[in-house]
Amino acid sequence: MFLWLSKSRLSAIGFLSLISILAPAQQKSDKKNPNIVLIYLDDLGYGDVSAYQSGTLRTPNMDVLANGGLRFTNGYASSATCTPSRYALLTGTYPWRNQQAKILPGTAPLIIDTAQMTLPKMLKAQGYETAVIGKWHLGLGTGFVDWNQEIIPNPNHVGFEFSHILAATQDRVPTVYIENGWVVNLDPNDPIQVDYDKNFEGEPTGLSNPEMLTMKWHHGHNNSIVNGIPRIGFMKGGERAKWSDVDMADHFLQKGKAYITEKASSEKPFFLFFPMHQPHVPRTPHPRFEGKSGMGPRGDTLLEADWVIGELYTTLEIEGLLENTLIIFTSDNGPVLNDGYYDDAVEKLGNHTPSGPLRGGKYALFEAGTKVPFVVFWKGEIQLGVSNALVSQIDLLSSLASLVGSSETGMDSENLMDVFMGKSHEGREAVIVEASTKTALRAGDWAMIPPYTGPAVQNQVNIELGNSPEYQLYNLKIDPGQRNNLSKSNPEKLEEMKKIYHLIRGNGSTIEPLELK
Ligand code: NG6
Ligand code: CA
Repeated sequence: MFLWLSKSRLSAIGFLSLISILAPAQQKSDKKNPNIVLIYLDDLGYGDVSAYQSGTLRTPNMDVLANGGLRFTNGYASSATCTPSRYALLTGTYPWRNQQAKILPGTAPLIIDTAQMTLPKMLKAQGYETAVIGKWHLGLGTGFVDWNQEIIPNPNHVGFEFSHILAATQDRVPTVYIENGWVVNLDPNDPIQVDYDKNFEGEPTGLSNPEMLTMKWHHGHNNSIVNGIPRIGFMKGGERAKWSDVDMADHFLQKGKAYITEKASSEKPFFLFFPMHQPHVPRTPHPRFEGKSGMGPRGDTLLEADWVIGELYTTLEIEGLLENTLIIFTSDNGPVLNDGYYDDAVEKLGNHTPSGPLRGGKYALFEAGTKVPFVVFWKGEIQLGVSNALVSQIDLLSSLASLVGSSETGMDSENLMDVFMGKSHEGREAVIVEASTKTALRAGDWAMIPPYTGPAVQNQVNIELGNSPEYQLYNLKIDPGQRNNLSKSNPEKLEEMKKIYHLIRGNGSTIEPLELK
């Protein structure tokens, strides 16, 4: 029962405090408030995890969590892209309620209101220590950021006591780490300037200096060059502070491990949000993972990510925290192969199926855009197995609140803690998913996509988006790949779905579904 007590903590406490720890009231609250580690991958597809039994890539460490925990087959990210999903995850609010919740440039202001309830704030109020280590992509500052000063507000102003992040994405400038609002390792004599509209005079770009590139751009990604990789956005200066892409996984892992080890001896439980950068572009596995998947850099970064997850798991185990730590493992949106660089993701894919049996991928209203691997692990506490219950990442705020004794709720967040623990299989009745401000409905076994203008396929990434002039209605139970549109043959169901859709979207959205017919 007290396995979670680290050796250092045991030795640090005296006999009297040991007695008080053993008192029933304390026992109860200790058990009720486990540490929480939220591992959030970037563009990991439903079929990318081998426990999901559809792709050919092997992910042994992700499988340890999936097979030793509860694996959801109907677990959704709120959006088919990064920023909106993260916004919903941390606030329990649908991203289509906030017009700013779209893919952000590295210079965007923080889109979470500092007065808003968030997952880390809620946990902090319940006595948790809180940290984010990894990819942020929710904006920083209030509009104009001076990267050479303290950047305010930052993640620490929305509930994280410690933050060590990359501002936006690995393919966007500034390519530096930021800790608690300060660029790490910045030389004051070499200040950083960032601009998303125009280049700084004399600075090379992917367009003007192709001879400097070690990775070639396919679409977009032809602005400033950092470590031979052309990025989105222009950056000047900050040479000493620039990250090493191939060392990024080790860098964040080392920070994550250090945090866990440090907090193992704290009396407070901790919440570690660990948003990883893999397998998002540019895919830059450490050389020790190069060529290991046979699928090119995308597969190699997935093996790297899998290894990182194993290392985190082992750290928790060594610290004696495994039995008192709830681990959630999921992805911000579905998979994409060519997302802007020539990196063999398409050419070397082989028989692997990142979307599994689902249609579409990142950016899509079809299932693969938002249905992602979703695993909850808590050794000795959780009901092991597979759950087909409908759950969304948006539900984590209310659910974890109920777990830790808080009455906070996110605007759209449902308390599904029993479902996340495997005690119940009654998930949500319905959820709205989003892709580039367009929305679709998932309810029961059914998916409904309203008519939208726009291309059926996003040609550059070669993904079917779900746009169609017709209503689309699919029975996912018999047609998970969304091939058979039943909107004409089952008008009653379509009407029922439309009603639910309008009921949820109602007037609460700041973005009118303008393209909706
Ligand atoms: C797109 C980028 C893509 C990726 C995405 C954000 C281009 C052409 N494409 O605009 O490469 O960075 O934004 O991905 O620039 S996400 O997972 O963070 O949402
Ligand atoms: Ca993403």
